[in-house]
Amino acid sequence: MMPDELLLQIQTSLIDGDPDATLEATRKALAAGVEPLRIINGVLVPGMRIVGEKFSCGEYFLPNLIVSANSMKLAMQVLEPELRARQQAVAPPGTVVIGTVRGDIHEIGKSLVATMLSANGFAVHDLGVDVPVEKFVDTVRDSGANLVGLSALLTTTMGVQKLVIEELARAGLRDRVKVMVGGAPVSRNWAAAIGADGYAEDAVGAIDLARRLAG
Ligand code: B1M
Repeated sequence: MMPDELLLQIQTSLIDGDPDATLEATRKALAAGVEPLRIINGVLVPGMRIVGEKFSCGEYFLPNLIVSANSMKLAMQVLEPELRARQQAVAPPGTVVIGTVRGDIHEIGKSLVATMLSANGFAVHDLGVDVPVEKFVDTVRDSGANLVGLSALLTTTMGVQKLVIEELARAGLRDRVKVMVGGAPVSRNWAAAIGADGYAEDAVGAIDLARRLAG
């Protein structure tokens, strides 16, 4: 198969949600001499954008998003070593520390946002769920991240998002990071009230927001 056909196959399988086919076509494209950066910037990233648009307009649903994100992740697993070997590391658009806040063990939405951020090139430190306030602060300090993502699914844990922002300020780190918040009970008004830099309703919105905040 010709390289252009393989690239088309990579993008089609990513959009259609067939991770094994994406992986196979990516391997074949590399073997055929296609540059890893061409695969990432030429078909994978635009493919994820198309998936996001299909989700936004109601043509795709959550499972589609998850499977396509998995396709991208699988492809990246074989592309990243090749990039490193060619010293063509892609400068990430930003470094994000993300987690579900203390007292809250809902992980699906947070992980989806983390996966999508990673699939869109961000360096991601996923701290998991029930993350102590200090853990966010320490990881921001140690990683030099420029973005923090705080997920909360319970009305009782939304307040912890505010605590993290206050503790970041107390630690002298608030000017260094943009804070984005999300989760089912969270709203734009809440984000503004607690001094967050942005709110996203879903994973696709979170990518747009992160890109904006990372400048
Ligand atoms: Co829980 N739960 N739950 N639960 N649970 C909700 C959230 C609830 C709305 C259900 C209900 O009553 N209708 C309710 C909260 C009510 C409230 O406070 N407003 C609730 C409750 C009450 C509880 C318990 C207290 C129940 C109990 O024990 N009595 C308990 C709390 C445990 C705890 O956290 N301490 C509890 C437990 C659980 C399970 C463990 C059983 C399970 C979680 C399993 C897991 O994650 N591994 C669970 C589940 C599955 C749900 C529902 C049904 C589904 C959540 C989910 O995964 N949605 C949920 C009902 C609902 O939300 N309709 C519910 C799919 C996911 C993709 O969406 O997480 O919203 P979501 O994420 C979205 C956006 O919100 C956004 O993007 C994501 C992708 O589009 N987003 C961000 C999320 N984080 C973001 C961060 C961003 C940006 C966007 O930037 C950083």
